[in-house]
This record gives sequence, C-alpha cells and structure tokens, in this order.
Amino acid sequence: MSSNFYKKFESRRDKLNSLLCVGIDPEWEKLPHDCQKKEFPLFEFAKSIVSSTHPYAVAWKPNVAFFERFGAKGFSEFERYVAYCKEVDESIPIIADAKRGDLANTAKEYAKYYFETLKVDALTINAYMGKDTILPYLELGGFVFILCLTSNPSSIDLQKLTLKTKDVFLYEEVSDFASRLEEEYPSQVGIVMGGTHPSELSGIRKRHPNLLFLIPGFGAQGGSLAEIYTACGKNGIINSSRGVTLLSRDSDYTKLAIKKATEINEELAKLLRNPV
Ligand code: NUP
Repeated sequence: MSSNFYKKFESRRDKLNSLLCVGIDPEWEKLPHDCQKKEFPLFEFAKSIVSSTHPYAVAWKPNVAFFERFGAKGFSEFERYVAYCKEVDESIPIIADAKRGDLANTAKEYAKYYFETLKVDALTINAYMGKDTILPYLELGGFVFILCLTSNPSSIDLQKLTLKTKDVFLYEEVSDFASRLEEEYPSQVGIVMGGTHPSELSGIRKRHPNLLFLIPGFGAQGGSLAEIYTACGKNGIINSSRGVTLLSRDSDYTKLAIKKATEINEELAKLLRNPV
C-alpha cells in the first residue's frame, strides 16, 4: 500500500503555484477572544482558519500538542478539525505534527490511530529509536516526515554532533537514513528541515535532490521565504503557524490570515518562476 500524500501535495502545489502549509497551533493564551468564549474554542478557531484560508493552503499542519493539553475534550476537537478539513476540501493533505517515536508494537498503535482511525495523510516522527520503529507507519501506507535538523536554537545540541564513524553531522546521517527508507518505500518518506538553517537546508538538498522536505521556522521563528526557497526548491512544504493564523486576538484574525496567506503566495509564485 502506498501513501496518497505525495500526489496530493504535488497536485495542490502545482494548482496553487505555492508551497504554503498553514499550521494550526491553537495556543490557548493567544486565541482570539471570540473563540475563547465558544464551547469548543480550539475547534472553532481551527474551523474559521480552515474556512478562510483553504484557497491558499497547499497543506494543513495541526500540532497535536495544543489539543492534547485539554485532554479528551481537546482530542475530540482535534478530530472534529481533521474531519472539517476533509469536508471543506479533501484534496488538501493533512500533516499531523505529533513527533511520535516508540517501539514497533507501540508505533503500530500510533500508526493505526493516525492513518486508519483519523486518516490523516502524513505524520511527523522521531527516528531516534531506529528503523524498526518507523516501519509500522510505512507498512500501513502512511507518509512520515522524519525530524532531521529542527528549527529551534538547541537543535545543535545533538543534531549537529559529528559522528566519529562517518565524519558527518548526526542530522546528515538522519537524512541519509531517511533517503534509504524512501528508496524502500517510495513516496512515503520525507524529512523535517528547519527553515532557520538555510545553509544546512541547501546542503541537505544537494545531498538528496528529490527528497520531500517539511520546513517549519518561516514566519514567527524568523526564517526567510526567499532563502528557504533558494536553498530547497519546489520539493519543500513551507509551514507557517503563528505567522498566519494568530495575528490578532480580535475578530479581524481571519481577515489578517487571508491577507498574510495571499502575500506569502504572491511571493512564492514569483520565486517559483525561477526553478532551483
Ligand atoms: O523543527 C521543527 N520546528 C517547528 O517549529 C519541527 C516542527 N514540527 N515545528 C513545528 O512547526 C512547531 O512545533 C510548530 O507546530 C510549528 C511552527 O510554528 P510557528 O513557529 O510557525 O508558529
């Protein structure tokens, strides 16, 4: 069984001439005041973002943490959000950002939840425990984005350690590992590369010309769209969460989200005219 994610991404990218992934991270303290008053505040926020920005989104990336915080109620709002995304436009792929990673028999449970019960298109995972912990997702036909070089400042603590055995950085080895898995499971594996590291992004793109990258770190974390595109080219999904969706706590937040998504897409359309 192979994943639909890759095809969905490519056709959405080519249709919109964009690489924008709208991240849905409903941080309670930053939620618009109107949403906070609702019975299902996280869902209402996510729903209004989806209904206003779907014409501009190549993909959605909800981060599960912001829902999980509220326990069973939060999770049910997450599930309603996923169902709503599909109802609005099933051609927009959903990447659940849950950064899972555990023993194979446990990973199988995560895989069943995300790919069979919830039926999202892709999942972020942590490869620290090795190949046997990733196979359950792939065998179920899921698409995984393996954390490679993350966008946060402390990513260098471990990911930039040099391996004694191969004289490469750990994150470079992770990218090679992901690429080998991708050969075994074509169109089911990509990597997460932080947009805050443009020169490393460019290095990994040269190392793996065809691997799909999920690139967070643009927008609120300071990554530049032009630098990211120049480093990565069109096989990258560029995520912005706070920088698109949480621009105001007043009722103008959807208007501002549309304005920002439009600006990003205009800039991306210009950039995409110059193939990298
Ligand atoms: O390296 C990573 N950096 C990162 O920010 C890997 C991630 N998955 N993320 C996630 O992307 C992060 O957890 C958040 O959900 C989103 C970035 O949000 P923002 O900085 O655009 O608001």
